[in-house]
Amino acid sequence: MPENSTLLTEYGWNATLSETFDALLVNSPDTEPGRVIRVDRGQCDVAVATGTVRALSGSNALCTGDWVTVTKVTRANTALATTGETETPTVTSIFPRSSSIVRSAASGKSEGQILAANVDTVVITTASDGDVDLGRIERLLALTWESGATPVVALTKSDAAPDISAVLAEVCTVAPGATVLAVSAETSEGMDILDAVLDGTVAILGPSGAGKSTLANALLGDTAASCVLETGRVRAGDSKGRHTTVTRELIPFSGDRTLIDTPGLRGVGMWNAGEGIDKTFPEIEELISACRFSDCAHNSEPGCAVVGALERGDIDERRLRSYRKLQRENAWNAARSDARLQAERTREIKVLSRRIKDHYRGRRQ
Ligand SMILES: Nc1nc2c(ncn2[C@@H]2O[C@H](COP(=O)(O)OP(=O)(O)O)[C@@H](O)[C@H]2O)c(=O)[nH]1
Ligand SMILES: [Mg+2]
Ligand SMILES: [Zn+2]
Repeated sequence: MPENSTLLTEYGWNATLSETFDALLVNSPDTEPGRVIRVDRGQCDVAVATGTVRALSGSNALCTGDWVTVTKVTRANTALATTGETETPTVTSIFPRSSSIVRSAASGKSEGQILAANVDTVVITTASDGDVDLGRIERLLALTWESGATPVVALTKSDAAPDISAVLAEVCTVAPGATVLAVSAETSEGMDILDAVLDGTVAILGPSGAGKSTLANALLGDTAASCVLETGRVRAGDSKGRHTTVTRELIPFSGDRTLIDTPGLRGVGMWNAGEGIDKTFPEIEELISACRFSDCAHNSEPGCAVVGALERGDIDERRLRSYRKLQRENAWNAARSDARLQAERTREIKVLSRRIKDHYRGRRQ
């Protein structure tokens, strides 16, 4: 454990992480642990024991929330006329992630996109003053359960909801096992309860305009300079108009916790989220295990517990549709990635065999 670890403790440094660092057997005084606060192209801000450093990401695919080692790498200084060397902080390794929030990459890559790492609690936000999209809540629940973090569903702007108890009741039916709360950053309703259930590293997810940044600012309270995060509030006479969050940044707040506000997520595709989907729809999962055939497709097979329950009205048809949709998407993305990986491999083999052929041809000449 580094001597001056106060700052790192604010970012969540603990005995377990200290052991991980020791296990890495870093024998260099120039290497220290830190936590990634934000990531830009090829560079990142890392909190270390003595402050924040700007570091090169090295060859690592980093994301906000990662615990890493940073080493000062000496480079020849070619940019300046004077000869010399500069020491550039560089990320040299990533600690194993305790959780990672992954969605399917928007552009056709054969990998999922990691939104944040080492997250303990995910706040799934939905504005309660308009139409509530239950399918999107289920989608974010699946993503969160799969990540290993604990979901909390926050129905924001409760002060502006026409009938908040109806919204609460409806959302509770789609979030079994998760805490569902009505909150208002405006009147502070429910904010103390939300604050009490948040643990460790907290990520706030939800669509643009859900009130994520406003909620984050309310949670950060006095611990940060007033209004660290830009919100969408349109101030009178403010010609700049609306502000929207564009980066994911880790900010410490009371109780050695950290908070990640996120830009509104447009699409959240399922990525390797089979278990997360099962956990989101436990009532359907339970029925499936009772079907007569283990490969039951739940269409018209005899002894299908799902169809039976649907006919009796024991399960909600919308829930079943939503479950099927996420399952299909998850399977489709898995197949797509398999095909893509296969294509990447075939391409590599072709390049290699051409090189071998050229090599032999060269020898014959
Ligand atoms: N009435 C009300 N409006 C809110 C509340 N929280 C946020 N808003 C408004 O909702 C809009 C979007 O807020 P913002 O935090 O930027 O949403 P984000 O895009 O999810 O980060 C802004 O106009 C906020 O002023 C709330 O608790 N009550
Ligand atoms: Mg925002
Ligand atoms: Zn069945």
